[in-house]
Amino acid sequence: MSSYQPNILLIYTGGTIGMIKDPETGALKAFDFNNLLEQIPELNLLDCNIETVSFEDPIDSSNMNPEYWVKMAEIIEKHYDDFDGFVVLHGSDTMSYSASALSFIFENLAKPIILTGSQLPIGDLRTDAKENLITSIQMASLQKGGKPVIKEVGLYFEYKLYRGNRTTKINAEHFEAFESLNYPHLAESGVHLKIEYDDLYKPNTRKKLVVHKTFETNILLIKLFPGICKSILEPMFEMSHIKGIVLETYGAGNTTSESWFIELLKKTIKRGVPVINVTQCSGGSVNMGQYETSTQLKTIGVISGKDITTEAALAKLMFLLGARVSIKTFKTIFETSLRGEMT
Ligand code: ASN
Repeated sequence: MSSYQPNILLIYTGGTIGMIKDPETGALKAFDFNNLLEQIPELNLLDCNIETVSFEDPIDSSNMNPEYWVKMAEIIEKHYDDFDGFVVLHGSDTMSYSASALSFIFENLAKPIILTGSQLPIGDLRTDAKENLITSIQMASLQKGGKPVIKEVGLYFEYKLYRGNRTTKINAEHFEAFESLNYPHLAESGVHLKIEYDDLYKPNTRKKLVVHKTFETNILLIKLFPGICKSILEPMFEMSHIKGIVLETYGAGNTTSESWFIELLKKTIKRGVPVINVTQCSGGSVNMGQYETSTQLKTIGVISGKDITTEAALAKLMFLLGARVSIKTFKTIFETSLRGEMT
């Protein structure tokens, strides 16, 4: 057994995991992080040193936004050299968005950042919080040859570790609340921790960590539906301050081929506003040109999100616009996998 005990920083941002029931209203609300640690004496049994930091005012993750992403990132950046791994306790509702955003924030990440949370509060008799928290810490502590095994932003929930930017919340009630439909899980917790070494992200560890903190939020997410009409869509696309659009299309990236729609996209792209095509399906990939209904999209310069999740597409769009990537190179860069978010 090695004598080195990895140092893990536990960051509490909020979410059900640390909530209690308001006795008057019965609604769940965030409570003091110190109480959370009192609830889990098992943490003292782990083979690592744990230090904790908490948001002063923990949030329900429905209130998550890029300012909070940067706040999380700055906590990690400040402590990056002093810790071997980071575990972020986060509400499950927007955990996939935050995991995606953090993956873009940290370029050349060489340590684990594991997001986790729970469906039931830590004090609940049937809680899923303890297993999620304890195993996340174990995953973040894994070392091989004196180096962390996981060198990416992961999301751990209900016995599985996923690549964070590949996940989606798929269930509001089941303990198995997340799925990664286009990429295999990275590890599984059973009697043993089974790590899928071949699927882990392999960053260039010789490069220095770069922390990107600017996100452009003047963007739109449009989900297509049969009956979507020009009078509603046109004013939104023509807003002068719009900087980018994610289009959730049908199947393999198909849209209506009505001329008003194609013309509207064409005009928008000509104005220098990137339009990203992602599929509404939970799994599979956009493949423009496979059907006639997507051939025109390819011709007018719509960007393919390939098999990216909507959550990761939004984070990537905000990140690349924030980084002021030029319009000329935007399509090529978006269509390139930067952190393993697309195949
Ligand atoms: N509303 C909660 C949150 O996202 C849900 C949860 O954590 N399970 O903060």
